Amino acid sequence: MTLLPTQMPGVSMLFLVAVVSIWAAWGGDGDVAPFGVVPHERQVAWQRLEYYGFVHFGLNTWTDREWGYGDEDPKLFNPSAFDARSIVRHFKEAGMKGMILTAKHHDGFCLWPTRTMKHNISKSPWKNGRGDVVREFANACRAEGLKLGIYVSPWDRRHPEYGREGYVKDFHEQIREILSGYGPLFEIWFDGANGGDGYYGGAKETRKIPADYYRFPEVVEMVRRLQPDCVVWGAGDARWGGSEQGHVVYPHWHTMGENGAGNGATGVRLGSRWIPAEGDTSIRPGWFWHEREDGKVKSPEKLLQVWFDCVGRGANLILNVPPDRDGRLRKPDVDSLMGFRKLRDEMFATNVAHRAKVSGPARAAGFSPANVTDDDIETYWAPPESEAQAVIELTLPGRVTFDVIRLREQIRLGQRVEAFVVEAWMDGEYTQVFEGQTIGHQILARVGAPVTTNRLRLCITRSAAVPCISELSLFKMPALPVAR
Ligand code: FUL
Ligand code: CA
Repeated sequence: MTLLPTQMPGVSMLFLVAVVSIWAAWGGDGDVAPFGVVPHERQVAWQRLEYYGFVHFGLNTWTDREWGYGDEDPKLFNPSAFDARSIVRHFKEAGMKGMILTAKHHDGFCLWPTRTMKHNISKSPWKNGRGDVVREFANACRAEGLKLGIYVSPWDRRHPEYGREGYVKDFHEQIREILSGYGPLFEIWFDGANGGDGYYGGAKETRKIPADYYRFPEVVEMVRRLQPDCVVWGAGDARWGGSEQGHVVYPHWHTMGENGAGNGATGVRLGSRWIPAEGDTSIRPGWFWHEREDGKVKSPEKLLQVWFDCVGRGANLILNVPPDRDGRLRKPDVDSLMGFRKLRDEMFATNVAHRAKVSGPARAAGFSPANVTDDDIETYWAPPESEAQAVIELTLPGRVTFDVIRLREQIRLGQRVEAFVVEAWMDGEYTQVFEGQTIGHQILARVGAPVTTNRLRLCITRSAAVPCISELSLFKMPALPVAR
């Protein structure tokens, strides 16, 4: 099937001429040249995790606060039935690939026996002062096959030297202890909050810090040296998705401007730095456990919506599920996690496009359109460089019904696609069922009313360079309870 350029939806001649000249300029006859900035291998591995847990646990769990002031008594920390293995098992059953622990929150209390300051777990009655929560989670994650990440708050409302050089030295040393003492970490999380006021060793005042106070370039250099596979969140390798509701904005770019400049919720179109987004949210209103929020746990349906708005737009989802004072996850949280897993399992169990016959132009044998239905994220379809008609047609195994389309680009070669259209063959003609913009690692597009068809067309209508599409899958939304 060949389409004339003018038959392609939304494509101007001017644009086609531009694309053809870019493609022609490359002139290779096989491999696709990378376009613009591309992800580092550690970012590719990170992107494919998609979903992991967040654990806010510490003195706030006992004081019933979200932000401790820094003068809390370490003796409060005494979880009677803490079992890292059981928490990690829940995360694993929920389908998460890892978890990140708040080893130090803004109150400065360290959940590991740091040598940098006394305000740590060794001053708590738990395990007679010989406990180490970071160690317990590291062991549990290793045993269950999940990845571990650590949150070390840069803002420290306890430290007397905060705002001066003495604190920066201790902060860097804390990071060194974390990076060198607990095995491989997949991510280290540097929160951006710097509220100003705090206890600061009894000074009880407001302290302001200059933008370069924490000397993050030195921190990143240390992370690279000690843990080359660890992604640095908040200082170079991955960014905040711009809301604490977990959602990011579409169209969505994995890239940002120079020095990470730009809006983290959308990213920067064809930006020069690869800094993909992570959407963070809590299963409850707060990050730490509060009894009064036991009845306010997000439902599986609400979490599924977050999934569409986050993972479905190409960001990773970090979902906070806080342990209570016993050191366990509460039943409503666990039930919701499992219900959410069930909805995703139901939706993704059957890809009705799997192994569908696909026809269209390919640049060479290895870049066949059939690569989009082989369930292999590495293989991709790429049209010839001289071919401006980036259109493929899927012949489905029979009449199938779907209402969710999943598309993926081969991000190792950069993010390229800027506009596309999906059309379904209905009543003797092709009808547009979805019009999208970016794709990137992944887009989950909901088409509204279920579509039943035996033929489908994907038209890439705008792409900064030859499109490299690794997957096109079709799913059906799970049956959701009627909203009350
Ligand atoms: C914010 C913090 O201030 C919150 O307490 C929480 O840790 C959240 C994940 O990040 O900036
Ligand atoms: Ca593929």
